[in-house]
Amino acid sequence: MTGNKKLQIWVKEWADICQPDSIHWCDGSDEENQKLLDLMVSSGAAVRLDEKKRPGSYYFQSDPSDVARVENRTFICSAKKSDAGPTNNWSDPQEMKKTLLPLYKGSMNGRIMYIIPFSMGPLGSKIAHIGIQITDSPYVVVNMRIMTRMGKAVLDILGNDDFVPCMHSVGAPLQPGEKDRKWPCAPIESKYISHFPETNEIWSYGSGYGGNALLGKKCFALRIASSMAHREGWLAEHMLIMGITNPGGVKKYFTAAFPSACGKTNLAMLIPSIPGWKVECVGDDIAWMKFGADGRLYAINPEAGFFGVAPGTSMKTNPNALLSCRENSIFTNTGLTPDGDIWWEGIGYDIPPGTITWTNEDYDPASGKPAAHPNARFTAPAKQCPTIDSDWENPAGVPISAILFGGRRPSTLPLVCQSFDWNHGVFMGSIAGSEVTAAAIGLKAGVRRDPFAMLPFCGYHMGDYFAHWVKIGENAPNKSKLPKIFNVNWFRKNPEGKFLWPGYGDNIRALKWIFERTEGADIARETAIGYVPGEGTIDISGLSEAAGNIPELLKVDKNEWIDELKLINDHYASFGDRLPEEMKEQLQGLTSRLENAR
Ligand code: TSX
Ligand code: MN
Repeated sequence: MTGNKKLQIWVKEWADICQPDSIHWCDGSDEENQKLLDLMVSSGAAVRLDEKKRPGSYYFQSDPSDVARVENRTFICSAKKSDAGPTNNWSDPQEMKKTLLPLYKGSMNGRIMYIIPFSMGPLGSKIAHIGIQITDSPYVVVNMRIMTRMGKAVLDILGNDDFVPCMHSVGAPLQPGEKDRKWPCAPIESKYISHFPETNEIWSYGSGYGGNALLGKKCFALRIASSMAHREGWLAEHMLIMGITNPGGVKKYFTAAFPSACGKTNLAMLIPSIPGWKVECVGDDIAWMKFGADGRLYAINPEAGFFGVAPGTSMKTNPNALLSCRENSIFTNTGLTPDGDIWWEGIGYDIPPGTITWTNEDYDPASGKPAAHPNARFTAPAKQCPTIDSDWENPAGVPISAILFGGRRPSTLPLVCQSFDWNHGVFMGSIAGSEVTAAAIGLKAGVRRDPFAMLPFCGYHMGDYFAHWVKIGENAPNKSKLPKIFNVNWFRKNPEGKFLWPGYGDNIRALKWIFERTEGADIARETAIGYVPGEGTIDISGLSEAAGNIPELLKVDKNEWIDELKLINDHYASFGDRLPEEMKEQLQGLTSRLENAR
């Protein structure tokens, strides 16, 4: 247990409300983990995968209503509505608690209340923070054990210090004698993913799924942490962290933010196509960054695992991800093969006959229904990644040389573009987004803005968030040591709709240009939107077809950008008077540079 008074009182309060049958303090041991997994196998909640094919791994099927994050049930509860901003659902904190307390009342009847002490970041790191999650889901416990540093060692480090209290219940109490469901959860209208950034609290109710229930990840490491970082002067970002080593052995670290479905995990685990270059992975989803004593910006990965989208992951698209989940992993909503392995669409080989779908039916190609849910996930320990960086658990973090933004843009944005300075880079982040199809946004196809890829994850007003980024640049201990900021676009198409860039391992060619720019190489051409690669400065050695596309990939089309200006203006209008002056100046600057361009 613990001598921490706040923790003791907090657990007692919630036990009195939720009325579990018993309380279990998680120690994080192998024995505890195995007991929970065995329990779930015998209850029918989990399937143990074949010990030869997938050692130490387990398979779960969720309730069909509980397959993804629920953004319309996600709330930022601040005293003032304006502090949540236009991109968040808001509720008054007291009102939200009044709504939720009756739901939590008796919600753990017939269940065990688990207490999970966890650290986001290496144990004892100055950049790390400790949270305690209460949950009634053993599935959550075994996932949190992979995704965070979890267990008794965390309580020892916590001592009497403060922690982020993370409250979770699946919201499915059991009557005496009632048989549990395979995946207990509450109906969609009573799911609540609530954040109280002013008191650093999380109250999650009704869902057992990933981002709704593994509270260390999106809820703590992004929404609550972004608001802590805003108050305290650091950065909590939706970014991968990668190490890049050139053939001369010089190593640099980059972070990168992309909206969903841009292949962030694939980039984090990239295998370069140019000989002599090496990419290593520090993290694939979240970066916490602070200035170090030397004035550089240092990043840690607060997580200890990958919670990755399975469909589309193959030995072709991302061998390192597949190798990461070769053992000791959890699979949720994939297909299940008759020989006790998993399968998903895009895994790179045909579906074995007799495979069961994520809805527990026999797979039938004629039905048109996939074997794996499109949001099916693997949970895998980061240390199992073949290219995990040797410094991925360095408590001091890794020094960042470049920050990348990007999205899926079939036109307008070049393959790579460097900002003129910090604030221009903040501007690039603030207008990031992906083109989506008509169906996804209701009206016509267009760009869905996802500033800094933080749209669903910023715990406060997005305008204030932009201002925070500006302030980080202003207050930097040494402005010359700030990371350089870039925009990348792997998804530009020709007029016939064909991708101009091969992507994947060939992205190293853009990363190499960025690497050289961070060393001040004179390889850039100045345009109205920033510095783009000068002629012949993208390494095309060994690149066949796409080499001829380079001019089109690097083109900055004045007319496309004049159309883009209108879209940026509309986007910016949504932030009202909280849009920082510096960003208005950036937009004005871009407008006049385009007017003056030929
Ligand atoms: O992850 C991707 N990356 C980053 C890789 C490090 N994807 C997949 C996106 C969905 C998750 C990409 N898709 C990338 C990319 O760079 N590029 C593309 C588009 C693309 C797809 C196929 C081909 C070329 C480009 N070519 C052939 O299929 C032959
Ligand atoms: Mn993410």
